[in-house]
Amino acid sequence: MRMRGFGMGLAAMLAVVVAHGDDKRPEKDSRAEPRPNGKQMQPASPAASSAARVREGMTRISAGVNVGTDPDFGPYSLNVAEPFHMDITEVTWAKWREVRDWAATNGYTFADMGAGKEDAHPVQRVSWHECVIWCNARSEKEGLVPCYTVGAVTCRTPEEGLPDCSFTASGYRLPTAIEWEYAARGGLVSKRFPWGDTVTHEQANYFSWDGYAYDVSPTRGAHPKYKNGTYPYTSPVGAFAPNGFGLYDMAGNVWEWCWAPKGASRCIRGGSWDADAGGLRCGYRNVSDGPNDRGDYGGFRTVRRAGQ
Ligand SMILES: [Ca+2]
Repeated sequence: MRMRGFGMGLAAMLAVVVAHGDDKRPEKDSRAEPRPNGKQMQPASPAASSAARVREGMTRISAGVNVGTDPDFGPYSLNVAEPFHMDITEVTWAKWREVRDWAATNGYTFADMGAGKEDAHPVQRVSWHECVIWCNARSEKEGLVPCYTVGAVTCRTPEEGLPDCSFTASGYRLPTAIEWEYAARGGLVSKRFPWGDTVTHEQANYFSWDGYAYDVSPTRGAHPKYKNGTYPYTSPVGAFAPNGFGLYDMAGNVWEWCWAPKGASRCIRGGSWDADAGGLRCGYRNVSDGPNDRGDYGGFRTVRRAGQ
C-alpha cells in the first residue's frame, strides 16, 4: 500500500494495517448488518423539487441504503437516513484561500496556510481540525449557522479544542464516513470503485503499479498527464468523469477528511495522486487519530443538510 504524508501517528497505524493485510478494516462500522427488509438500495438522483435550494457547486444526495458485498471488504450496509448536499468537487485551492482570507479578519485562526498547485487544483496539506474550522468560516461567510462548537461556542481556532457537530445546523460540515462512502459508490452496489471493479489512468489521478490485479492501467507510475509539471502531481478538480451521483474525484487526486466525534478514529478516504489503487477503493479507510495531521496528499469536500 503506497501512502505517505500524514505524520508518524498515521504511519504507525498504517504499519499495523499492512502487517495484517491491507484489506483489514481498522475500525468497526455497520458492515455485515442484516439487509433491511431484504431490499436493495434505491438509486439516489437529484430531486427537482429542491434543486433551487442546492448551492452552486453542490448536488443533492438522496437518503437511501446501499447494501452489498464489496469485492475486498465483504458485506456492507450504508444507511443514510437524511438527504444532504455535497460539493461535487474537492475544495479547490482558490476556494480555500477565499474563505480563509475572510476568516482571518473575522476571528478565525489556522495553524497552517494550506497549499495548492493552482487555483483549480484541490487544497492540500490541511489538517482535519483546520477543515472543520474552515467549514465554520464558510458557513458564517455565507450567512449560515456554523455546525461546529466547543462548549456551545462557535469553533474558530484550533486552540479551543475538539468540537462537537450539530447535524441540524444549516452550515457546512465534513461528511461522515458513512455519508462519504455512500456518496462515493454513486448508486452502484458491490463495486470496488465508484465506476466498477477495475481502474486505469483514464478514470482517476493515482499511482499505478502491477501489485493489484484490478489495476489494469496501461500506463504505470504517477499519472502521465500530471507528472510532468511541478510537484505535486494533483490534477484540476473535475478532470475525470463523475460518478453516478455527479461527484468528481471520489477516487484519487487528494484524500478526503471525514467527520468523527471526540474519541472516534478520524479517517481520510478515496486515495490520492500518490496513492496506489488499493487506496482508491470505496471501502478503504485510511485512519488518522491526529486532528492536526497533515500531508501533501490530503484535502476534503463539504456537505450540508438538505433543504436549508
Ligand atoms: Ca479525492
